[in-house]
Amino acid sequence: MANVHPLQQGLVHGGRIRVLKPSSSSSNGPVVYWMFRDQRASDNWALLHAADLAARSSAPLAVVFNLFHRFLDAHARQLGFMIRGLRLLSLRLQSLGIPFLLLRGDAVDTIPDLLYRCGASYLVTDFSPLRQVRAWKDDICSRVGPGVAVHEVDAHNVVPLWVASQKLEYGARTIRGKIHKLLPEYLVGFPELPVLENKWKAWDPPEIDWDDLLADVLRRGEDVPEIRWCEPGEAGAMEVLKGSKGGFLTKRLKNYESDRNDPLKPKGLSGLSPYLHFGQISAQRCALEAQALRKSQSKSVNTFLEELIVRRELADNFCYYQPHYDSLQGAWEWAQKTLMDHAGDKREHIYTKEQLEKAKTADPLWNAAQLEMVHYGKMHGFMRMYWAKKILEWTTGPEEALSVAIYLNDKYEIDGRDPNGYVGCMWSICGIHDQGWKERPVFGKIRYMNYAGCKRKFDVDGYISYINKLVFETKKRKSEVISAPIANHVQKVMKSRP
Ligand code: FAD
Ligand code: FO1
Repeated sequence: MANVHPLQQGLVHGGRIRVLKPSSSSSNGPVVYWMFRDQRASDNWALLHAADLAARSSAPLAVVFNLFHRFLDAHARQLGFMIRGLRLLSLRLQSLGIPFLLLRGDAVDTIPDLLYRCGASYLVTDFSPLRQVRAWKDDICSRVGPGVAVHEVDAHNVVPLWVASQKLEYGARTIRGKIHKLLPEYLVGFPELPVLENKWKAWDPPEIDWDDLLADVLRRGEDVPEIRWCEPGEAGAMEVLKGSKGGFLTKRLKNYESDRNDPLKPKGLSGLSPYLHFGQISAQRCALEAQALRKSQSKSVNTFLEELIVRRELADNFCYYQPHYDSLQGAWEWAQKTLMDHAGDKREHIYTKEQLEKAKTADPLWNAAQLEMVHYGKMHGFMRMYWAKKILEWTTGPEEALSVAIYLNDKYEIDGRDPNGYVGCMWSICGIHDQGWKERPVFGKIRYMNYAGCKRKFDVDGYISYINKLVFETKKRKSEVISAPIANHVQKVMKSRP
């Protein structure tokens, strides 16, 4: 494991920073922040650390984002949301005097090349537990010159992943105490960004043609179109968190405890997952703002913080310490055994990936959940569990179930391709972070969910007709132009079609 940064007296807690590669010399070449998972200017520990390094060595600072060619097979839905957010971010950074550079291609080539060209002294990057990202960082460290130090900052978790735990945790009950003990040290307010005297002079940051970029990614990923109910960017995220019109903490928190498991009340949930996934809001900011309401709404606040901090950070723990985080091999031995013992059990229905994708099953509740994801882009949290468990029941075995669930989740969910998604599928299908239950066909000892259980919990028919209406409305609106920027890019997309 890389060293934890010893600099306790900096702007950012030393425990948040790891030195992935030290430098062999000291210079005041530019500090480059390779922004990845934490795509925001506010409340961003990685940006704060990069700015702190720059301020202390009187060096310039630049933020760089590398746009991969369809990262993990992302579609227009996810790429459009991300790029619209980045466009707003670039303006915010500009107003702070920090250039924003957009690179396209393979980060293992583009990032070392940029560092070389500008004579950088530091590369600062944020943290993701996903294997591809980690492999890229290893590669980049071996390619950059000896004079460049590489620092990684956990700007996503409230308690830095490597501080919370140094091993694969068994479940929420084993990590909760560790996280809670560290919250007084890490759940603290954010400092101001330091003012930088030395501006970036290496070259003029090239203009980014955002409309062109959008048109390009939207065309290439068009089979999963963008959603329109979720305003991308930091301001949009803060509005959802605590805006005056229907903000979660301002208007909806009081019902979180009672409504969050009712799929007919999607507003019962915070709606923050798209912003958290793309790092357009900091979980720490959400936690600080929620904590301030603890006196008046303690139950809802505690439940929200359990999801936002403990469950979310447990998901990062799993993906970081379990190399097989998205395959049956990543399940505990008891779960692998019970699933394999029952892999050959007779299933009432077997559906192909295509039938599932098109919501062509005999279960109208499952079909509704699938359609909610395909058309709305965010399936209700409660339905996600039922949805994934039914895939286990209806495919030829647990490996296929897992791969179909992850494929669909990542293709359609606006918050897909996230540790929470891999862990959600692994929880539902492979019992990770759960216990063994009474043995039954197909599921073995994996927790079971069925239609009758859902009927007891919420108005199943009401949910199905609510989704039918939602799908109808979404299809109807598909061709409507609802805002000027969207009008522009739709026109561009149309023009560029053969
Ligand atoms: P809220 O209840 O308001 O939660 C606030 C935040 O807490 C969420 O945004 C999320 O960051 C965190 N959180 C909530 N529930 C969980 C959980 N069970 N595990 C970890 N963190 C949690 N979440 C994703 O972000 N991306 C996914 O792709 C994803 N796929 C899932 C697939 C399956 C099969 C399952 C069972 C769960 C999945 N989840 C996923 C977890 C959870 O369902 C969503 O985070 C939640 O529904 C998002 O809506 P919200 O932000 O309005 O939720
Ligand atoms: N991050 C990037 O640095 N470059 C990308 O091109 C990129 C695309 C992308 C597409 C969909 C998506 O869900 C996330 C995407 N991210 C991208 C963000 C980030 O890499 C991920 O959120 C983390 O890897 C999750 O840990």
